[in-house]
Amino acid sequence: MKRLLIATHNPGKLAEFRGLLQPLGFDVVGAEAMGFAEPEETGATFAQNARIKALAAANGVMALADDSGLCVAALAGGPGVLSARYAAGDYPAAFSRILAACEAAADRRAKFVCALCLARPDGATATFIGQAEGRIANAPAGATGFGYDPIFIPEGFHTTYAELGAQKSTISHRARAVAQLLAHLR
Ligand code: ITT
Repeated sequence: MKRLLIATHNPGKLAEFRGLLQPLGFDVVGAEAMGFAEPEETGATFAQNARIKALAAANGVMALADDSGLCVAALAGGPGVLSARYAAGDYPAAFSRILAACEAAADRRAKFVCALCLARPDGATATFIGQAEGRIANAPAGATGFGYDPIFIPEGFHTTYAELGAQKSTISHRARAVAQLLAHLR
């Protein structure tokens, strides 16, 4: 088994990485289990923040970091890299603000972006970006997943990420970035 340290403190992301990578023979270990501190995310882009997190964790091991977020057209692409900070732990309140902005703008377009950065023990990095276009639901729905899943409907679907369960990982922004990572590793 190839051991891969995932430099995330987000249990929802870690669960998705396990689902995506363990069947392919990776022993997926979370940053929390390894006792890593969370670096400050000072980058202006998903790719920059993913690189900061990956390099902070790759001390003599190979580490994979994920920086991701929801970009809403009615919020001029926000909250984007600030997605975790925009919710500040209160997702229902963040959903209300996003729904109100979409209604005011009569524009429900949104996309999820995931930047993955693989850092090798020598500090070499490779970055992969996956995106999923979609729209903001009229109201939150569904109970699976994490974060903004209850308000995002991916293109081609009528249900939110949070209603898709395991199917999310067949089409998600994260799954698309992981597909590129796997092609790189092969
Ligand atoms: P780490 O930095 O430790 O990985 P984090 O949650 O702080 O954890 P980010 O800085 O990348 O990670 O913030 C991403 C936020 O975007 C995350 O907290 C969610 O609010 C949201 N997000 C990202 N991917 C998501 C997904 O698949 N479903 C729902 N929300 C997601």
